[in-house]
Amino acid sequence: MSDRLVAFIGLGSNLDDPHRQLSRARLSLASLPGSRLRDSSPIYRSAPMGPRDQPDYLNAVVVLETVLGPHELLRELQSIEQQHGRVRRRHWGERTLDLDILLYGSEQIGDPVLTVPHPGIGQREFVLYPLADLAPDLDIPGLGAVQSLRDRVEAQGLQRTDLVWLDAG
Ligand code: A4P
Ligand code: MG
Repeated sequence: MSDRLVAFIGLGSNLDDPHRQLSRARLSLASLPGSRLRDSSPIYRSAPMGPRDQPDYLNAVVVLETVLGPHELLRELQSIEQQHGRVRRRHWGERTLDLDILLYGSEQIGDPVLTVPHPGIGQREFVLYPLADLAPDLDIPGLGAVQSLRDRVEAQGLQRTDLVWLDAG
């Protein structure tokens, strides 16, 4: 379908069995209306950005083809976060599930509820490494190619895991 756009979604969790949280979220994303899961990155383990007194995170990126508009997609992501019993205690603090729209086609959006590309995309190793696994040559509007951005950030203890995506919740 020509009116489908490709969106890259960042997944993060550091509470309540993060492997299961990420896997369930991926299945929920795959069944969003008007959407198809096209690809999933490996799962990475990363040290917490922000407060250090919280568990390590698991992070990954998935690619969706979708007919949903960016704000509709954001609402769907927030509803998946809620369904998964999201707990968020403090800014940049521990959470059961965080879903971010990293990229939405080549659109640049800046309004009170949505900033795309995601503001952290160019600096966060736990975003750039999985993104580069999926789309090294992808151009991030205003920033450049994913691979060259990744080559400029420190891995900071980021580890690619052998965890496989679970297909049942
Ligand atoms: N929002 C604006 N743009 C977007 C977008 N592109 N995608 C707004 C998603 N949401 C977007 O989100 C707050 C608001 O951001 C939403 O209501 C939406 O309208 P939130 O997730 O509830 O906010 P937050 O937790 O206060 O902050 P923030 O800045 O979203 O946190 P981050 O950036 O998501 O970071 N360390 C590691 N290693 N790995 C992680 O994944 N994640 C965080 C949270 C902290 N440390 C981490 C990790
Ligand atoms: Mg977020």
